[in-house]
Amino acid sequence: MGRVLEVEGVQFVDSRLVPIWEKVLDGGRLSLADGMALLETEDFAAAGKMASWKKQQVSGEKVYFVLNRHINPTNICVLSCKFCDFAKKKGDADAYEMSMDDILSHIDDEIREVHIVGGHHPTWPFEFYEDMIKAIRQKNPTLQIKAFTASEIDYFWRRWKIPPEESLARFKAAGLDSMPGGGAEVFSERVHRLLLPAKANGARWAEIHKTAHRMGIKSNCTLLYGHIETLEERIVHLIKLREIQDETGGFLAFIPLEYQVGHTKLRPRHTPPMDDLKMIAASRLMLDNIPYIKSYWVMLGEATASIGLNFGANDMDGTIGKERIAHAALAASPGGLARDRIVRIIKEGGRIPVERDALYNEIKVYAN
Ligand code: V47
Repeated sequence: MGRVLEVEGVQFVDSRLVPIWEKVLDGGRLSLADGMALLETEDFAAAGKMASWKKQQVSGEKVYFVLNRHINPTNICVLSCKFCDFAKKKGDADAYEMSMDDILSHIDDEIREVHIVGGHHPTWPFEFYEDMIKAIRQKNPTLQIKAFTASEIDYFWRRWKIPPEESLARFKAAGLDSMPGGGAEVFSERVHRLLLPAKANGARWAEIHKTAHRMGIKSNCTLLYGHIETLEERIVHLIKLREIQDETGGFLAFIPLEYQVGHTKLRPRHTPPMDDLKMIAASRLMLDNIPYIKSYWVMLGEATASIGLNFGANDMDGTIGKERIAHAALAASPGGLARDRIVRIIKEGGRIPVERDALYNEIKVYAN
């Protein structure tokens, strides 16, 4: 770091970022080294400016959110991923299983999207999941249903020998609209071996999302960061997602998920906000082909999530209702947010709130 350089409206104290900016302005693709520089730099203001510029090209001042509800039907899970506080074993004091009536009680006419992700239950038959989608669809025919991570789809194969093509086709026929991005964690084989050896690996996660995309099912993608992964493993993960998107165009949004330290304590402290913001900026700049980057208030907290809107994010996720995965890991954010509060957070970030549906059709622009 030395003197300040100004190039095309951005001031740089870290001159390593200047060639990255030139590439971004030219519409060029960032490399692994560029991504590393964005995560390593202390010039986070310049990283934010560049990412904001890029976001501006995609969606102007608009920041999207959805009236949604998260439903986690059970926390009983055959897996024991080392970062997860949510998963419990049958018989544990805090293990739970929702009945179909419980699940349906979360569906009303207020919401536009339901997000369903749960534990990999040892005995629930596939038909229970299929019936869940059908019953939700019947209760609210226009609600968009975003359900089941690639890891769950893989588990239906392992447990019930239903291949992804079949489970996805059956879910689609029952009313599924799109898939959430969870379960990707970090594609690195090293991290996979150490933290989640029994879960679908990166290649399988990618294969299932590509299958969904081919079947016309859009999906999201994620990265779980801030535990034992290296900065290089984060960027390699983003490049892999970019390659999948080049092939299929099926990803709507990317969500950088900040590891919640909770009781698993893979690290003593959670990621500092400055590093969260650089992660959002690097995601926006590396993922030049994914339109929406979420500033996920549940894991970042409302204040950092709001600042994330100046670091390239253009989506706040939604109102959520009662989130359980991050909150099992002691996330400090509230369980859900009211629509007015999300609108206010977006306005505080200096942007225009836009209510959307699960597929990013605009419902309402909150112009002033
Ligand atoms: O895959 C588990 C993560 C994910 C922890 O697609 C943890 O719109 C942080 O994928 N700290 C599920 N994360 C959540 C998810 C998601 C959330 C919001 C929106 C969307 C979307 C997807 O939660 C899991 C795992 O990576 N997780 N434990 C933890 N301690």
